[in-house]
Amino acid sequence: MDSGWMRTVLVLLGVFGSCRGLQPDYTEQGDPELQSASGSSKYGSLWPLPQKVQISDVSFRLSVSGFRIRDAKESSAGPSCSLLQNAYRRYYEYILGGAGVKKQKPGKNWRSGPSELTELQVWITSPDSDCDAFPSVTSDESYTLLHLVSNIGQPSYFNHVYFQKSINSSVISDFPRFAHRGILLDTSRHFLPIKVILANLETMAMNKFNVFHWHIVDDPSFPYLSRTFPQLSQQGAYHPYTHVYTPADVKMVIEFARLRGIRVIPEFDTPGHTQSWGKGQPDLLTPCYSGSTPSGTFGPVNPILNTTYDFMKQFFTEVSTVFPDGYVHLGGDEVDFSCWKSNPDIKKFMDQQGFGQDYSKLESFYIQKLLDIVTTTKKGYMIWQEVFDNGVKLKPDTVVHVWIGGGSNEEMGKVTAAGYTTILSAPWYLDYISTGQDWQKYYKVEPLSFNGTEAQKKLVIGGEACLWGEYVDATNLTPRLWPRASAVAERLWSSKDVKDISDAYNRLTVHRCRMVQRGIPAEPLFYGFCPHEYK
Ligand code: CP6
Repeated sequence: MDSGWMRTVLVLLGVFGSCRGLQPDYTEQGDPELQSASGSSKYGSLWPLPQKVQISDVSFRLSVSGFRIRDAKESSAGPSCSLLQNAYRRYYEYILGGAGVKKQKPGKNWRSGPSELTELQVWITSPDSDCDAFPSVTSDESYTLLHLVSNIGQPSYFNHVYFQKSINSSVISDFPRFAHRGILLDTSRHFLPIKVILANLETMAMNKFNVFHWHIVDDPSFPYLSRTFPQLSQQGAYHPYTHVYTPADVKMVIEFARLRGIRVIPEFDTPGHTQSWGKGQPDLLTPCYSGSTPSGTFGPVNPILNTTYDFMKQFFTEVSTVFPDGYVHLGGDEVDFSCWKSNPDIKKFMDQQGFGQDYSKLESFYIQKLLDIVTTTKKGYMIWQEVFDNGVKLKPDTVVHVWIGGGSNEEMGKVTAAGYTTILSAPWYLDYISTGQDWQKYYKVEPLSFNGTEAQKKLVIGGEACLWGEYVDATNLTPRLWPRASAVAERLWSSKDVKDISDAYNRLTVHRCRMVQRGIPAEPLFYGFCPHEYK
């Protein structure tokens, strides 16, 4: 249960109706006698695999009328914690509601009475104030699932209708390997309706992702509706009313994410990838020249005008109040110098500054000023790796986002050697598709395989799966992303030695069916069918 990001102990309370199966018979991880049979894992459909799992043969049944989720009496969070009450409602629905569950009266095999699962107690051990807070990179996401058994109280199985499903008794103690486990969605190449974003957040929670990296604007369109500069979306969105994210929309996304322990980090990528900004903000972009005359086209943000920095100050001040997360992503990737090179005013400025022909110095000049501006808004920042490569002076808490190269990434070594925290995306570009099971390629990535000291490895706080939007809109986003991103989820959550690909295949197949059953059209891994199809 992802009860947000608060440290949680979950206690499942069972009542026995007979002596059968009274002794828990735990099987520790790695028991050779319980190697997964072909087609099923001893871990069932657990995904991502918890750090420590003991599953026993003792099974329990849920009764329709009997089962409750409630606050444990020791819990630091009570009925006033709406985040939790909200989670109870969702999970009650997952467990007991929905289609595909058949009711069944106790059969003759249960004459002595099945063991009945009566309640799930939720015991929050972190402060109650977390209920209204936003998740952060330091949130404690650990939880323990305990299973208590009592024989006080009479099982009322004769009056009950039981679910066909049973639950095996288990003990889980779990925490994430990496603190930053993200998905990047791009809402500029194609506008994504709010309900698509929310459905994706729900699926992220099912996979224990905790960062929504919202690449909200880019060259093709500017759907972010700014209160301070409404002309940016009026002129720069694909449509000024239907293809924009209003302040209320953004709020809804942030709250929906918060309730699921997910951070929302917006990216406002500059100075490149900004064509759409220029439509509503005259003079923001650099005019390109053809010979001695302006060609009518525009390049990156114009770094030599004071008005540029006045605009950025106002814009990022707004952003800092709209998005509550401690970080904003400032982009800084793929700056094309050709337009700057063509412009005589830029040339003059380069000479004055002594930059010579080195346009990366001009780029760094701009970024440095931008970082200083954003620092005044009390936010931390993330940036794409080029900003680091160009030698820009970064705050010590800057997160450098590595996107170039492969899995065992030299860049990770360089960034961490310089003492910066980093996240990895280079091997996880999920917009690239090919035939076959490419999830295995994502799964096999080991983020800490670069050469470096233990101290360096501690600076790797996680990674993100990126779904760039050139070929993705509301029609194909979900099946393209899921369950392929689930492979990244397990790599970032589970222990380093969870790498048995056939066990992963078996669990992921069932996990994918669970997503489908919950209404998420996740694509199949391979041929076969889902259990719910014939229920
Ligand atoms: N958009 C932005 C993109 C990409 C980047 N930034 C990108 C570049 C190359 C590949 C995939 C995506 N589409 N703003 C780079 C971080 Cl292969």
